[in-house]
Amino acid sequence: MKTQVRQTDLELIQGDITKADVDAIVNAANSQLIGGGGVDGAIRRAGGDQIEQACAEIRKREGGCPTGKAVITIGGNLPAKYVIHTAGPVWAGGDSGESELLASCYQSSLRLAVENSVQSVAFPSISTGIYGYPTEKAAVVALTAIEEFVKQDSAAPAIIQFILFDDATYTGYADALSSVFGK
Ligand code: AR6
Repeated sequence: MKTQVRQTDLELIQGDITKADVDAIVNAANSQLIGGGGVDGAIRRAGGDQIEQACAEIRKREGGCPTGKAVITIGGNLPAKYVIHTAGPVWAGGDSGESELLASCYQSSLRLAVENSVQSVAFPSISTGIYGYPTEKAAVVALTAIEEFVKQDSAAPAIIQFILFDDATYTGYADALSSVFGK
């Protein structure tokens, strides 16, 4: 499923983000930048030690990555040249700034992508696994944040993908794409 926002193709794909043939993939990391499970574990396993070494340097230099912000490393053994690590919010019922923090994850990641001349970027569904953010709510926040970014930044990547692992997540994003873009 796909749509176009200005000059950017926005695509929903079901699959494994570690295999994505794009300039950068985004990792649903944690604010300590310490390897975890879920998509973070899969990206670190596929990318190899170079990713952990790069995260260790950022931990030493900056202490980690605050929730809603993003940092960039090399992609190691991945097809993607870069990994953009962003720390999503933990769902706590929706009244603790979760939607603003989640929107900020997408916008901070896209800003880093632009700063590094990334033309194609793939996102997983940030915060909707271990961090418990309800998928349909997260999908609306994610797609709206991306739409706003692309409308404001003429250097936005030409291709933005969501690579969604399971059926339920794919369906949640497909429904959100219809409601946000009216298609
Ligand atoms: N490709 C694409 N999506 C995937 C893949 C994959 N290979 N593997 C899992 N997903 P989660 P979070 C989906 O839990 O909720 C880690 O421990 C998964 O099905 O990975 O942001 C970090 O270190 C779900 O739809 O991320 C943090 O501590 C989505 O990715 C914490 O988990 C996100 O699920 C972050 O939790």
